[in-house]
Amino acid sequence: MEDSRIALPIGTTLDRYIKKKQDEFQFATGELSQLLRDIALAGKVVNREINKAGLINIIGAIGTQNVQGEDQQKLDVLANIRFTRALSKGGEACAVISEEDDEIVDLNNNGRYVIAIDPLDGSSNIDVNVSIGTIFSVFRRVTPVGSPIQETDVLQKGAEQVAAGYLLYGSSTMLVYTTGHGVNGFTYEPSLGEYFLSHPDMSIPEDGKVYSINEGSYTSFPKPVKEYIEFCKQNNFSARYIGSLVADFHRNLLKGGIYIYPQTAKDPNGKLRLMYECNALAFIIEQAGGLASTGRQRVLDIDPKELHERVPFFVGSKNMVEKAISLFK
Ligand code: AHM
Ligand code: MG
Repeated sequence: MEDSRIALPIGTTLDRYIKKKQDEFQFATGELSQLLRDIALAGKVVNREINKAGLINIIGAIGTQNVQGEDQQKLDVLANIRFTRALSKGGEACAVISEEDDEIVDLNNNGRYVIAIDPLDGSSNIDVNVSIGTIFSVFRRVTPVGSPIQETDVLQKGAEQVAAGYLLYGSSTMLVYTTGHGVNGFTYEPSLGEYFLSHPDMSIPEDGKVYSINEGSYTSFPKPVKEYIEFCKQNNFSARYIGSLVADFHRNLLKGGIYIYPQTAKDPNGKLRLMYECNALAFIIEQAGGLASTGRQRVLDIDPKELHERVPFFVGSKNMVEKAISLFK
């Protein structure tokens, strides 16, 4: 899947990797490369904050300010500030939409790119020391550079993404991303402050034996989803559900499996947000040889109507997602 022109060795630093890949494209301006570097850098800062999450309450208990004199913030709010600040300093992004902001955040009318981001996903796991993640999508704006940002710049189909990725803050921290030429994973080495290529040209097994779904909501699942779960049980598949989308997705990407967040009584369109949760992972999974669907439609083909739109989400190994889709017919 990876562009065959340059295969870089394991251990290549992220900076070097981005630079080499940029050199492959004759007319590349370097702006997308800089954007990826900005996101990677903000990821390091967020990683540092997350690693001392357990201490934040202790420090917070003796005062509402941290050592830098800033007010204590919840980690998801803090992550939003870190990423937005990094993108605004870089100047390549004209706007950001985020799970943490109701409206589009205008950054720089001269920027070419729109970013959709979930700065810290897996909110229920933040306070309990379980893996969480950041998810991002990058689009090229459609209106002329220099003009004010419009909703049409933001509400683009997932198929228009020029890059997408996630950071996983787990037993080690990883950045996994694609620019549409395969998927590559980089592991962060905190003592050196560098990301190194650890998972080149990632591909998901066509089949898997793991299904990830919150079965607590089983009674309100649509019939095809109940049937699919039955199918998994009949075949002795394993149930694995962390409740952090990035962590569940990452495990299934490496080992094979399917993640499902379907329609439920509580969330009639599913819980996950198209623009900054599903699109990015759909782009990555397709680049890795898997599939992403709502059960009835390819995720990357959905024409978004709202910034915070929700969709049912089936993502993972090709044969598993195809089987689930077949039950909707
Ligand atoms: P969040 O954006 O509020 O963190 O919600 C998204 C998360 C996903 O990471 C996870 O897969 C899912 O919600 C878990 O939801 P539930 O607790 O309903 O199973
Ligand atoms: Mg989220």
